[in-house]
Amino acid sequence: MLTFYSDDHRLHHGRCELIDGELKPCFEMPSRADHVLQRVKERNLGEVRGPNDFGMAPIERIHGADYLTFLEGAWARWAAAGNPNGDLLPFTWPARTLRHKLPDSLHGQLGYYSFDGGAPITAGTWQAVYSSAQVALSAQREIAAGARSAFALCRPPGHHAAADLMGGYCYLNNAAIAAQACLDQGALRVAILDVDYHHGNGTQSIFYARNDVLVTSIHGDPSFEFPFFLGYADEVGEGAGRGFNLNLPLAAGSAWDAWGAALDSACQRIAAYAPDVVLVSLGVDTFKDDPISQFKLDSPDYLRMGQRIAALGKPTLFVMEGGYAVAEIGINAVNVLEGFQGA
Ligand code: SP5
Ligand code: ZN
Repeated sequence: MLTFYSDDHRLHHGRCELIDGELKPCFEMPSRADHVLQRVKERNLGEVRGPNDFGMAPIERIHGADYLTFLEGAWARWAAAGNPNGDLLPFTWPARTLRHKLPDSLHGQLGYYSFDGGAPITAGTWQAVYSSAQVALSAQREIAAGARSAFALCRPPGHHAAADLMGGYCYLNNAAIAAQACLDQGALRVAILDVDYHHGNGTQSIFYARNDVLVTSIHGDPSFEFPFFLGYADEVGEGAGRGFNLNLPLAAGSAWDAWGAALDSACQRIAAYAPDVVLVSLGVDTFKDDPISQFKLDSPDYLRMGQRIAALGKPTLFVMEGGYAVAEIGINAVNVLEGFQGA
């Protein structure tokens, strides 16, 4: 299986996030991608290639032009205002009782275009997220050209990013951009299987009213886990998309028995949909030692995960999402890919 990867991910390195009332170094850090890349090489998974540049057009198919302009230009505005020391972080949001009107100020716009304080903008964030999306698109092109599988080693991740919202370490929704590119190049149906520990609220919202992308997700029940405000089992899609969104929230402490059963349910729904392509939002923050998560998957379980996905028998695009047990993230992510290949 080919892996696509760009060193540009390193240009995004946020300083801190608010966890349990303390400012802690960002869990979403550059060494995450380094460990995955190292493991891909150690295991001889296949060739590693840099991305092609498909430009802004495929990104604009998913994200609003005003949001993209903001994201690309925010750091320069911050620097021009003479604030070079800190990362750009939002601190107020248009919640209930407040107006949803785009204000002029940089910090007002930062709140307008985000849903949490977990997505810092740094000097290199735009270049990093742009390249991350190109990595996803480059892997997608392999699938469109007939490959059975490809791995997009994306960083920053993407599944929390909505059409005009960043948050949860995500800015551009790499998986959604790649899914749309599949459709634009002739696929009729794409199934997304989101196995990240957190609900992919961005992906769900982007495709919620559509039936050309089936979104399935297995995640920590939002009644106790981030992102709290989306990801419940009663969210089944709307309009033409009704019946094309499947959420499988699980209890804290869930291990392979419960998780694997949920994967079976998701795979059965995907098989019934008969997609042309399966796109896996591959987060490995379901691992037992993940520092911010509460599932209990162990490293061999990721081999099983890959095997079950392979049994769908579809061209499969893996897009890297979360996973914060940095030392094990490579083993666990590549186990999914090896399980898939060996099946
Ligand atoms: C892509 C991805 O995995 N994003 C995850 C963003 C999660 N941000 C919220 C983290 C809240 C962590 N609370 C953990 C408490 C540990 N004591
Ligand atoms: Zn996650």
